[in-house]
This record gives sequence, structure tokens and C-alpha cells, in this order.
Amino acid sequence: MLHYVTTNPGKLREASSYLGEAIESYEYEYAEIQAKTLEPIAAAGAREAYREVGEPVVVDDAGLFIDTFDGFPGPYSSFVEETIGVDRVWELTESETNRDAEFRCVLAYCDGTPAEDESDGTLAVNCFTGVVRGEIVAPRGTGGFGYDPIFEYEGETFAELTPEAKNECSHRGRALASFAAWYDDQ
Ligand code: ITT
Repeated sequence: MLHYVTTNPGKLREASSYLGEAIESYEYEYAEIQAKTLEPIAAAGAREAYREVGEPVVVDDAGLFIDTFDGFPGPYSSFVEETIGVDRVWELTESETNRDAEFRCVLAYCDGTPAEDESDGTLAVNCFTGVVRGEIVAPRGTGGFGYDPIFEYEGETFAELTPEAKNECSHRGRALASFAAWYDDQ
């Protein structure tokens, strides 16, 4: 069985809508290492989660990268949401001329296979990345989670979309599509 490891019900809703019964949720908070990009964070998380679960796992690390702030909050998106909050991120961006931003999502898969050079016991991890570009706007919509109300894509915020509609264009939907195509081949 493939375990989708997260503490975030919003992520799980979207992954379940895409992968259906192929996954079983597993609530576990892995340690998030500090890094400038999401891939190493997701990969370290997948190795730790595999050691916890003992069966194949996928972890999902995501973030909002705002162009004018050189990608902030990026890998610190969770901390920023918990501290200043999403509305404040909009207020900080409001006076900027360039409000372009992107959501990124990295799905990291680990099934306990040793990495090519297994001398140090490292486990192999496969990463699948999805990106969507949009604009930061005043909060709108009641669906979704996290930064969805302030991220507009083609005229609608992600909080105005159903999980299915969001998956069709979102960073997570794109990462899920690329993971699913690869997983089907395995
Ligand atoms: P897990 O690590 O347990 O999976 P988390 O919520 O801590 O859950 P992340 O570190 O990946 O997950 O999330 C970073 C932040 O980005 C966090 O505040 C999320 O709410 C937010 N976020 C992630 N995906 C999002 C999405 O699709 N839409 C809006 N916000 C999102």
C-alpha cells in the first residue's frame, strides 16, 4: 500500500481526489530540514517517513514563491502562515507593482530501495515537481486551504475552485499527474 504522509487535510483531499484508492493517508509530522528549495526538504522527509511507516510513502512539500520578494516565503511558507498569516502576506504584497508569484509542490516517493551508492545506508527517493504561476490578490473564496484565497490563476483564486478543478491546473495537480504516470509504469 502507498501511504500519503501529511498532517494537512487540504493536501490529502486533493491527493485523494486525484489518486483515489491508490493511497492511504498516514498522519505523521516529519522533521523539515532547512533548505532554499523544496526538493531536499521533501526527500529528507520521505526517507524519515519511510523509516516510520515501513511501507512505500509519498510526502508532499509545497510553498508559495513571490517574485518581488525573491521567492519569499518559499520553503518558509508554513512558518509564515502560522506567524503573520495569509492576509498579512497580501497586505505586504498589495503596494508592489509586480505581484506575480508561483506555487510549487514536490512529491517525494520512497519505498526503501537503497540509493545507487548504498554504502552509507541512504535510501533512494524519486521527486516529482509541479509549478503554477499566478498573481497575489486580495483574499477571495472559501474553498481550498492555506494561501489559496490570495492566489489568482486565470481570473479565479484557488479558494474559488473545487479540489477537482484546482487539481486540473495547480502545482499539486501537476506533480500528482507526473507522479501517477511514473508510478503506473512501475
Ligand atoms: P505537511 O508538511 O504535514 O504535509 P504542511 O501544511 O506543514 O503539511 P507544507 O510545509 O508543505 O505542509 O506547506 C507549506 C505551507 O504552504 C503551508 O502553510 C500550507 O498551508 C501552504 N500550502 C501548501 N500547499 C498549498 C496549496 O495547494 N494551496 C495553498 N496553500 C498551500
